[in-house]
Amino acid sequence: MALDKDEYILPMHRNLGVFTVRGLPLDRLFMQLQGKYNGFSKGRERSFHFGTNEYHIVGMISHLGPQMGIADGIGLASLLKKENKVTAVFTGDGGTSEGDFHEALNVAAVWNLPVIFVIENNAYGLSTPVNEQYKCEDLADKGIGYGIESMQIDGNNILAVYDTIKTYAESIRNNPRPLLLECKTFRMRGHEEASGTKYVPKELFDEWERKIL
Ligand SMILES: Cc1ncc(C[n+]2csc(CCOP(=O)(O)OP(=O)(O)O)c2C)c(N)n1
Repeated sequence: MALDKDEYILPMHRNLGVFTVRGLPLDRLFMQLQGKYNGFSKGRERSFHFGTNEYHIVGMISHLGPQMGIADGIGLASLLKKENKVTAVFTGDGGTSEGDFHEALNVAAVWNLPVIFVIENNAYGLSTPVNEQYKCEDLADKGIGYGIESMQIDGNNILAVYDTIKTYAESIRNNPRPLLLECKTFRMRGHEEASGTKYVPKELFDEWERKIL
């Protein structure tokens, strides 16, 4: 919502709201979800591995990580064409351990690419807790090593997320550079319905339940 509708966004498996916020017609979206020919990928895909150029959405790639390099490419094209546009790309905390994350952030830093890297840090990469995923205190700290601006915000505070993206997007359009934005959140369900949540201590659920209420 905080970006212009012709700015590219690269969502992941937890960001299906992007499709509705971008105004995709719901009948066509439902046809997509049901794998019908009149969806967006002519029945070849269903839920979130599809994109639509018309709505400036790049579909999720199953292998975690590569979407960040693609965001760099879109950012570079925008820079070369002097379009003054921002690209936003999502990754989960688990995806930050992929080599693609490091490569994409590094090249975005040295080429001043107008890309907002959003880390949706929901405390677990599938069943791997974040303390087994990275050694630094916060994922936002990684921005220091790449020499790019970074910050951590409350990902459950919709206004904080909106304001941060809106403010930075405006600034980046005029002064192209990347931003690493860590949004702290939690998932109250399993990675997917089948895997359950047995690996999550009950206290964590209690803690996050209190934050949500
Ligand atoms: C390169 C790669 N390795 C493993 C997987 C299998 N996989 C799919 S989602 C996922 C967990 C991702 O964790 P995170 O990005 O934190 O998102 P979460 O689903 O936990 O919210 C894994 C390991 C994959 N898709 N790609």
